This record gives sequence, structure tokens and C-alpha cells, in this order.
Amino acid sequence: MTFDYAPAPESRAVVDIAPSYGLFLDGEFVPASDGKVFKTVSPSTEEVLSEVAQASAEDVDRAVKAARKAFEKWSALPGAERAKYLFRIARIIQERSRELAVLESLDNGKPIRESRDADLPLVAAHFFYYAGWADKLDHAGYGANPRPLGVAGQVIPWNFPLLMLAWKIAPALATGNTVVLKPAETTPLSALFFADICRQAGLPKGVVNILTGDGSTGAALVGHPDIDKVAFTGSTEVGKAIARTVAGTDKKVTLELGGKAANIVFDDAPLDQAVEGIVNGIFFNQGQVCCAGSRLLVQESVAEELLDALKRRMRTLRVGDPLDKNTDIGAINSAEQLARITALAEAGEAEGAERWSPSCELPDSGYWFAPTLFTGVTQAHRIAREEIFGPVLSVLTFRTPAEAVEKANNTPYGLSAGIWTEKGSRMLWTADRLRAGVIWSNTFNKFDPASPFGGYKESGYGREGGRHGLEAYLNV
Ligand code: TAP
Repeated sequence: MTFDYAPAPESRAVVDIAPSYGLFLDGEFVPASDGKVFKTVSPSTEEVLSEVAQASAEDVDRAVKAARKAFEKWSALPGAERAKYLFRIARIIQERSRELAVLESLDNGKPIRESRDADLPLVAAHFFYYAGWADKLDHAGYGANPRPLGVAGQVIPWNFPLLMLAWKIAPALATGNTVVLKPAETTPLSALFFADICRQAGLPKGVVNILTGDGSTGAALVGHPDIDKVAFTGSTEVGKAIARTVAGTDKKVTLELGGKAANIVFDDAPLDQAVEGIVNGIFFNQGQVCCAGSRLLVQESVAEELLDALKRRMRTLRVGDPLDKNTDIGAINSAEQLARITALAEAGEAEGAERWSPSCELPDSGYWFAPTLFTGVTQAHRIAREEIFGPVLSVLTFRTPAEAVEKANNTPYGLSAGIWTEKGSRMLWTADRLRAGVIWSNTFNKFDPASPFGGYKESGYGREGGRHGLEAYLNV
């Protein structure tokens, strides 16, 4: 897919944004039961993009009832029929991906090059992939005639608004479940656009319901007695609260939580390639990625050479307007997230690590954070232990492969890791010992709908993507 985007402001006109949106409930856009609304702003300009309905507990109840009613017919459809709807949705996403990419960049702040070349193609691919499974569930290795669970309550974050929606909705629908999904408060627009795509695809009403709102809407949804499945992606803190809410119920749960990935560079690694992988690992989506390579572990003998090359590369990164196709680093998603990143970076300095950023001019309005590197980091520092979720890289060194593995595993998280080496044996030896759900070698942040994704330890449980992703939505 190639689109030639004009730089802002022309590309803003690619998509129509209504001044206000309702909840998508039982196939219709409706106001919240108590009439409450909230504003969604563009993080790069602080301009109000639209006013969106804030779903109440009563709206959650109505949506769950609609999804329950729709479940009867939807789950009884032959898989091949469900597949037709999913293929249709996937094709419409492709057709409308230019609008969606601009909308995503406006509401989230991510560079258009990323929403256009990464998010949107992956979103469509996810729907195509699970459409292909819908009529083959008997052959998925879960026994004959596996049954859907029922109504899924799904809560997603703001870092990949549409992609997280795809990861949740595509496998749920393919397996015959119906859905009530709550997007994050700061990024509701692409989910509402998706609701319109469901209508365009003729999806039966009630099969997908989108409830915009804040954490209270999410809490009402996961605590609703008549949902059968909870799927959550977000912070470990909220994930733990959700696990407590559903404990002792018969709800099935998958949690995709935080991460603090080690990106390990051995002395025999192709260093130029590693620099690109490090930059991609930590600056993709402004580092607001659960699997971001936020801890660089570099072998001592090549540390100086690698850091020199990395700084040279960082000087070329362009920070600014997300709608400019030359931008590498866009805006931070919200003032709250910017405050969190700022506080953790200040803690890094206060604890004695050395801070470096290339000189770059940041726009006057909006939420911005320059790409940042910390050296002299120890394992005790907060910036080595806590998820920053921003464009901040903490560099640690090691001498032996065993030390690299020990440091990499010294975290409560276990979502992803990277290994850079030319030796296949070293790659396999290291991968075998890392406690991480996803391990990339000589690359980073590669995603494929056929590949399962999920964590060890406090990064959550359950897998999304691939054949494994079906299991989360089936009685097997
Ligand atoms: P969370 O608070 O976990 O938000 C994720 C989703 O859960 C949002 O839709 C949120 O709603 C909703 N939510 C909040 N409280 C809830 C509750 N009690 N019950 C049910 N749902 C609830 O994450 P955040 O505030 O956006 O970000 C905080 C930190 O989480 C970040 O700094 C980052 O470290 C981490 N994070 C991780 C990930 C991934 S992919 N692992 C993604 C995002 C953030 P609202 O946001 O609309 O209020």
C-alpha cells in the first residue's frame, strides 16, 4: 500500500470528523443515558477534535444485553458466513485506510508514516487472518466443534487504538462471540470510525458495541455479571485490579500488560543494523509500546562504538507534526503521559545516570518529549526497573552472555526481548534463557497476525494472535 500524503494541513482534510459522537450500541449511534460527554484533543496541537459520549453503567448494561441477544444468531451462523463479514470489514479497512491513518495520527499523535505503513496494514491483516480461521475452527487443534464463550468485554489502551481493537475484535468475532469494547479515553475516534465500518459491512446489530468512556466505564464493563470473557490491554496496575474483580467468577480472562524489554547487543553483532533496531525498538510510537526495547544491554567491548553510532543516528531523528510524512517522532499521547515520562527522566538524573538528547526544537503547543538516552544506568535505578512508556532509553553494559541474561531477566516483566549477534548458537542459547514471551533476533518490533504475542510474569497471561489467539475465545 502506498499513499502519497501531502504535508499538513492538507492531509487534515482527508477525514471528516464530526463535532460530536454517540456510543455505538446495538447498531446505532446513541447519546449516553445521562447525556455526559468528554472532549478528545489532538496531542500535537491541543485542538479539540470532537466531543464524545461518556458511557454510564446503565449504557454498559444496555450494550451487554444487546451483545447477549445478538450472540444467539451470530454464534449459530456457519463459520463461512461469519468469515464473509470479517473479510468485508478487512477490505473496507483497506479501502478507507487513508482516512483511518490520518484520524489515528490526529487523535493519538503518532507519525503518519507509522499509522500508514505499520498500524493500518497490520489492522487489515489481522481481520483477513482471523476471517480465514472462522470456517476452520474444527481444525485448530482444540477438538471437534469448539464453542464460543458468549459476550466479550474488551478494554484497550491508547498507544495503538485501532490495532488493539483489531487484536481484540477479529478473533472474538471469528470464533462466534459478540463484543462490547471500550477504547481509551484519549483515543476514541478510530474505534467510532470502525463502528461505522461495521455498519457499512452490514454486520448484524449488537455483534459489536463500542462504548467510549473513561476508567469507570471499563470497570463497569469488566465487573458486569453477564459477560463471559474479559480481554484487557493496558497497565499492570489496572490489570491486577481487573484480575481481582473477576477472581472467583467463571469469566475467562486475558491480560496484556506492561514491559521493560532488554535489547541485547553482543560484540559480534552487525552494529549498523543494531543501531537501526535500537532506534526502532525505543522510538517507534514515541516509545509508547508495551514491548519497546527500553533497556539497551550492550557488551562492554563495543559499548563506546555503538553509543557513538547511536547518538549520530539520534541526531537525524525529526520530531514534530505527526501529519508530516517526514516526521520520525510524533507527540506524546496526553499531558498525563508526558508528566509520567518527565518525572521518570528526572528521577534518572537525580539517581545519577547521565542524560543525553540531540538538540531539537520542540513545537510550542502540544505534548512533546525529545528522544533521550541515559548512560551509566545501574539495575537499581528506577529508569532501569519501571516502564517509562516514552522515548527514553536506559543503557546498561555487560561482559559475558550469562551476565546479559541475568540482567535481562532482572525485571518483574517478561513481554519481549531482542538479541543482536551473528552467531546462531549464541542467539539460541540466549533465547532459551530469557523469560520473555516474544524474542526478536537481529530485528525488533516485527509483528504478524499469525504469530502469538503475550507475556511472562507481570506482563500478563494468555496469548493474542495466531492459532493461540483463538483459544482465548473458545470453550475447548
Ligand atoms: P490504563 O489505565 O491501564 O488504561 C488502559 C485501559 O483501561 C483504558 O481504556 C482505561 O480507560 C481503562 N481503565 C482504566 N482504569 C480501569 C479500571 N479500573 N477497570 C477497567 N478499565 C480501566 O493505562 P493508561 O493510564 O492509559 O497508561 C498508564 C501506564 O500503563 C502507561 O504509562 C504505561 O506504562 C502502561 N500502558 C501499557 C500499555 C500496554 S500495551 N502494555 C498500554 C497503555 C499503557 P481510560 O484510559 O479511558 O481512562
